[in-house]
Amino acid sequence: MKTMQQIPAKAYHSSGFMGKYQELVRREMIPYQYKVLRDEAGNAEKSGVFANFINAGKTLRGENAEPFYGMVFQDSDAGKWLEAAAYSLAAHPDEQLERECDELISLIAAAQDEDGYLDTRFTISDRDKRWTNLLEAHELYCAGHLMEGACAYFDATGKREFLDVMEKNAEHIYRRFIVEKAEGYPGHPEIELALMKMYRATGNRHCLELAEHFINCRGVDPCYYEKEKEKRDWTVWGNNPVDHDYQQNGKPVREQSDAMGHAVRAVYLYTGMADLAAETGDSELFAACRRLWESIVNRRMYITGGIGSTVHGEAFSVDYDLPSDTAYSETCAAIGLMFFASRMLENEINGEYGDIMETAFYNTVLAGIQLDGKRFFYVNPLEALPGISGVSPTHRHTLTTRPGWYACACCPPNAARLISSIGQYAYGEKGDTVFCHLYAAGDAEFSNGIRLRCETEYPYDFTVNYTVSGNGRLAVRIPARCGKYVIRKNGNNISPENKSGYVYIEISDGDTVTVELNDAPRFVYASEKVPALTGKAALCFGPMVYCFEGVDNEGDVLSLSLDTSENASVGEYDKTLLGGTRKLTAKGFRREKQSSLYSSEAPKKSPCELTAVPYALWGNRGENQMRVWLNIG
Ligand code: FUB
Ligand code: ZN
Repeated sequence: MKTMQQIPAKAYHSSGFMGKYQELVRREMIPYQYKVLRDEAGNAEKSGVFANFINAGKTLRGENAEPFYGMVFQDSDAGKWLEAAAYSLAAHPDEQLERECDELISLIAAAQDEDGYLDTRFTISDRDKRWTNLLEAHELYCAGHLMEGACAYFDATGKREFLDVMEKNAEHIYRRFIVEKAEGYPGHPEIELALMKMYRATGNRHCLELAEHFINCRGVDPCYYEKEKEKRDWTVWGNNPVDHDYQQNGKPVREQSDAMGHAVRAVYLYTGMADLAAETGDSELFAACRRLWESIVNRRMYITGGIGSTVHGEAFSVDYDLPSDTAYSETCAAIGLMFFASRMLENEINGEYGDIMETAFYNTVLAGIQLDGKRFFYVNPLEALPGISGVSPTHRHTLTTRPGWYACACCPPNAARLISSIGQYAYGEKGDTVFCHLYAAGDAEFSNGIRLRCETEYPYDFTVNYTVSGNGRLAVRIPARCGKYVIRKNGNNISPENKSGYVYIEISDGDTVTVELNDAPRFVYASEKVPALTGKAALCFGPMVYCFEGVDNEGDVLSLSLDTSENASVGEYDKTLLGGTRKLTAKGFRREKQSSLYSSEAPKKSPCELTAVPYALWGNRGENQMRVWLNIG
């Protein structure tokens, strides 16, 4: 029995901070990404996504076609872009965008084989290789992303074509893995969570059965990929099928406890598991999700909500191994962590899930996007130093400025779809209770008839006003970091009980509810178990982690240290700074420059004022040093 369910993306109309980002997606990111996918974006890395669907269609019609272009999972970018566009259309009807979507959907439909198979990589050529390399070939991953796009587009427009195509594809996969009992499970989990959406959108129980099958059979035969490899004479990247931890298949998922392996794959898998557990009331599966959740958030997550700390395999490392300068912390992984958190909330109302969801969102996800919406970080280090980052062999993956696109372009359209559907993560409902997991300015409508208007300048101010229409209960998450808070109903202070991080308030038509959080700048210290952070502190304000950039600190952050005995202070909201933000200033020290590499003279240091800006906004003012954690004293 679900504790709560997400509201549809279209039930939220944003304003304030969320509105600003949703507008950026609508006005800049979606049109820009459309051009990229059509290979019309000038200098950006070539995509080939549209061309691949056109060429797959031609191949099926027996016409001459160009070869497939790009990564084996290139089709997934179409699914994510369509998903982002669909959410945007739901809130802002736009004939041109809808025409563009319909055109792409027709190309996708024309690229589907008669039997329902859909994947341009193995339709344009290598037909005989279909389904022979689940480990690397991403057929189920691409199908999953296209399914998610189809569900969102159906929800936004009521048009069925895309959903029908993907239901036919789901039936094809069902025949193969359930009816014909083909062995194996997804190399890159994703389809599990997508099938849950397909089940809800179509009511087709085969989708639920298939999701359940892929989750339940994973790791039952840990050697499946080895056996698969024996049977084929080709490979995509030469991936090692023996690394079971990396593939999250060393044990059945119900027996897993440590978040391991490729970080995006892991959190997509856990999202599917948590979704299934909530749908079917499977407490054993939920217990596994909870253990995996704790492994991530208590031992393997950056302060920014970033996960996957090593570039080697884009993967989780071991407990407490959280280096700042070589962090991988892929944007998609933080998005996946938000997905996981949102599905955990469907099993258990616990403020911890919302706390992590907002940490990942306000820090790593937003850091993935340049303020103009046209450049993106894939990797999100917590320290970037021009000359070393992006240059040294150990730091080649940590760039100091955002590129316009990537050969492996999973992150940019993922950020677009997440932001354009942020209402789903911010609000939920169960019976007559409406849940506010994130403080998201705007209007939210619930199927129980309640409507909420939320007015707030969060995350830069911590007063949140709700105006209610309808009757029921309002459940608002109180972040664990806020020791003190005030709640007022119709102007009068009230003291509702805080149950697992949520306060529950009876509401009637016309009520106003105000939540005032006590949020001041604060220093955060890492556990002594994190070797990279010994003796360091970070500066945070509300849900945002701040960072020190050279441009605000005389061009050099390496000689700075923090005086954490003095409170940091917060500047006025400055709408001209980084698209609108508040700076923090802290007391600290700057050590004098040293002329030689080593010296036996202790460095002199003098007191100074340090300036910090939100980590989400770093790298928007050219090449620049950046550090989140500074030494204390
Ligand atoms: O494999 C598909 C996507 O590409 C993954 O989710 C990302 O981590 C990147 O490897
Ligand atoms: Zn990515």
